[in-house]
Amino acid sequence: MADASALPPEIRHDWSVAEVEALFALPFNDLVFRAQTVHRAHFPANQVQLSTLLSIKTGGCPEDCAYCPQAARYDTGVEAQKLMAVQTVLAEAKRAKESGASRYCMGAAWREPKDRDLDAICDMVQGVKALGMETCMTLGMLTAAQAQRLSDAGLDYYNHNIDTSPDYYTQIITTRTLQERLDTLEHVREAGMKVCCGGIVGMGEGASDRAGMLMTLANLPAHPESVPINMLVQVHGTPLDGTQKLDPLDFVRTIAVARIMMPRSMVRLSAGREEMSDELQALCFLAGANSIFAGPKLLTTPNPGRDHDSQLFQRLGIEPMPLESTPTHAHG
Ligand code: SAM
Ligand code: DTB
Ligand code: SF4
Repeated sequence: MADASALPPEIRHDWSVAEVEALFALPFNDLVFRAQTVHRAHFPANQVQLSTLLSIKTGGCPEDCAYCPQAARYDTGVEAQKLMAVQTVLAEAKRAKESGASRYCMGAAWREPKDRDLDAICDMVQGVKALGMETCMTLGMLTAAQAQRLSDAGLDYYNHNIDTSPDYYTQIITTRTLQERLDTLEHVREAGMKVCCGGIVGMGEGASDRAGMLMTLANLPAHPESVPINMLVQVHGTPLDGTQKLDPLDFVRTIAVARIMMPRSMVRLSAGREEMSDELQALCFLAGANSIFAGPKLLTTPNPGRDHDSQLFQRLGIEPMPLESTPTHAHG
């Protein structure tokens, strides 16, 4: 990482809990104004980047993440499938490109990839890149050698979320530790890939957990280039189904604090948009969110259709961010 003294003062990795909680406690208008000011200093004010998601290996996952419809141990109605064929993935990616996506994100319901799966995975990366899109994969934990193989194949981003605060973590996942996740993130960085790392809110956590999650992300040795903030999608059969819903304004606050703490990162208004009003999404963009998943499906759950999103963009005067203006160095 670069010498800290050479970084602009707002790129910080030394946030304290008290400072982050103070941001959350600001009057709403002050918080959103500050976040929008930071946003404008680093990004075009009216551009939002579009990513498209594809589940390349669905369901049957051995982990116990309490929010997840793909965990084999919960009866959610998601049918387990094998890894998709490379040609099928590339045909889907071509369609996404034609609909304006600049990044293609492929997700697998694995604890970790097996080495024998990596040949097909690398072919997918190379094929999607050849279509002219950025590539992102989320495959679970990686060893250093696996991260290097993916990087050598040309993978641009690796998504691996911390999901929640260190304090709340064991309420949500017991089959892998937060430290194991941090180790994977380190392998991704060392292999030279960009990091996509965020979490989920609305899982019954407290305000201090939302602060703790963002503090963990911002105090990583380098800020993730991409920070997905997911609103829990409650899925029948998962332990978190029926959790008390988060006040939508607290969701906006989470986006705003993420924007202030990680000024050069893309903050993605990620899962949960299907249940959000257009007005709530507009507030999220005002608070500094500048990336979304586009297309009618996330991995297994619904997402707003492209027509709805393009109407919303039109009403807000927002343009899809062209590939060439997505940042290359968020972490400074
Ligand atoms: N299995 C891999 C892993 O866990 O790293 C990759 C796929 S996993 C589905 C990717 C992320 O999706 C999770 O870390 C979580 O943040 C998010 N996610 C999964 N189910 C969700 C839900 N019901 N609501 C919101 N976000 C969810
Ligand atoms: C992320 O943070 N959110 C995306 C992506 N990374 C892989 C996944 C959201 C999944 C929502 C539940 C589902 O559709 O299965
Ligand atoms: Fe498996 Fe990932 Fe779902 Fe956890 S979040 S159960 S690791 S697919």
